[in-house]
Amino acid sequence: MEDKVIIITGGAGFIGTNFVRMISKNALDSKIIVIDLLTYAGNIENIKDLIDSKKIIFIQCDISNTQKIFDIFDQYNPEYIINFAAESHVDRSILDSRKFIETNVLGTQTLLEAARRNWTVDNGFKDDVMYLQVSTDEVYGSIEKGYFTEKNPLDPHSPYSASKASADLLVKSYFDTYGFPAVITRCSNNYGPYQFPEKLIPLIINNIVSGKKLPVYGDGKNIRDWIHVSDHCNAIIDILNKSNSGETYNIGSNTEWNNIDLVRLIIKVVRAEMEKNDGFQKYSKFSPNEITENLIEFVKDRPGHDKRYAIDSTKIMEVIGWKPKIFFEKGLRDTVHWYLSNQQWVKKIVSGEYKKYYKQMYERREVLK
Ligand code: NAD
Ligand code: TDX
Repeated sequence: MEDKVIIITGGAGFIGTNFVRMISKNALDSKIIVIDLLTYAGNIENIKDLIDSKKIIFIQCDISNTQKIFDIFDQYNPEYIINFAAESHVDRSILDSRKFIETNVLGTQTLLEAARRNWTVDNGFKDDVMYLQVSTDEVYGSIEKGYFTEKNPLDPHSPYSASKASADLLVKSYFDTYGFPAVITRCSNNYGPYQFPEKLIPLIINNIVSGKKLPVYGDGKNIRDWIHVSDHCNAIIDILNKSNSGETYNIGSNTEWNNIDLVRLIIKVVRAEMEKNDGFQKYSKFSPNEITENLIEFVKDRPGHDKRYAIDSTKIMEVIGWKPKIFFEKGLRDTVHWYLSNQQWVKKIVSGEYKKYYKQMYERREVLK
């Protein structure tokens, strides 16, 4: 990653922020350009210190805006492109899928085309350039037993995962058709700092702090494999440094939790953090002894809710030499601590559009007996 011009899209969102913060420390000789539309999920405050200190260049732009994206590529001639930008929430894709197609599919096509145009030379493509598509394990669909490898066919079920699968196929088509230098990563559920509180872990933490019930979909037995965001970011850096073009890698940590057990664990961790730190209690509507499993409410299930995601990450471990480092219980404690220590960040985010979304998604949702 040394001495490169790197474009990172979606760098003001959850994983993008963690990635930008990580590489701006490590890739000191590189020029880092962040492109982000700043949708409801993008927060310029996350990376403002890096913009102000000129460690990164920030451009507010829609990745599906062909002219603007072509102009940015002409101006900066990037060598690496890492595409995090996406509409990323399954529940929102069920409410309205249009933006998911525009950003996740057309946006990817625009970036691929801009790179193809910029990287083409007489006998193919420039040397030492790479496009990395950040995808998800959800493209494989649900698996009751065993694990998906990179060879499994794609079988997405939500509009979100269908849009991500479409983007993956487009990236693959560019490699197959033009020999375009690209890799795809498919990671499991991320957790850690800066995650928007529409996603399960920060939603539960935030609901406890703000005195709300804790909505668990269906019977709470759906299973996800959780990975700390910094392990995901390290995997991407290792792939950029070591991978051949045309490869796809699963990135997971074999940390399976069903939702109800996970919510019970978060309750315990939040309560313990509050008991340890008087400072946190002033933000909370509940006193520590009120933070119990009685707050859990089973609510009407997500339509098409995938039962279990589980991937086999042998390939990245053997070929690239990456492995996850963060033990889940420790990572979760640090994440809870981060949210309780950054209540101003949370309060700002949940004050606007999120209120409307929460009302629409949860307030009239059937409570299951
Ligand atoms: P996020 O929703 O937190 O952030 C997405 C970012 O993209 C935001 O900053 C948003 O402003 C920006 N964006 C949205 N539409 C845009 C557009 N048209 N043009 C430019 N920028 C736009 O998402 P996240 O959780 O950080 O996920 C990042 C990527 O990782 C996504 O591609 C997602 O599919 C993938 N992924 C996420 C997870 C997870 O658990 N969160 C797991 C695997 C893969
Ligand atoms: O209020 C809730 N109650 C609940 O029971 C929410 C928000 C979620 N859930 C359940 C649904 C899932 O089984 O928790 C599980 C996790 O849900 P999300 O946080 O919405 O994540 P998921 O749908 O698994 O998708 C995530 O992982 C893969 C990311 O949002 C995607 O961007 C990523 O690709």
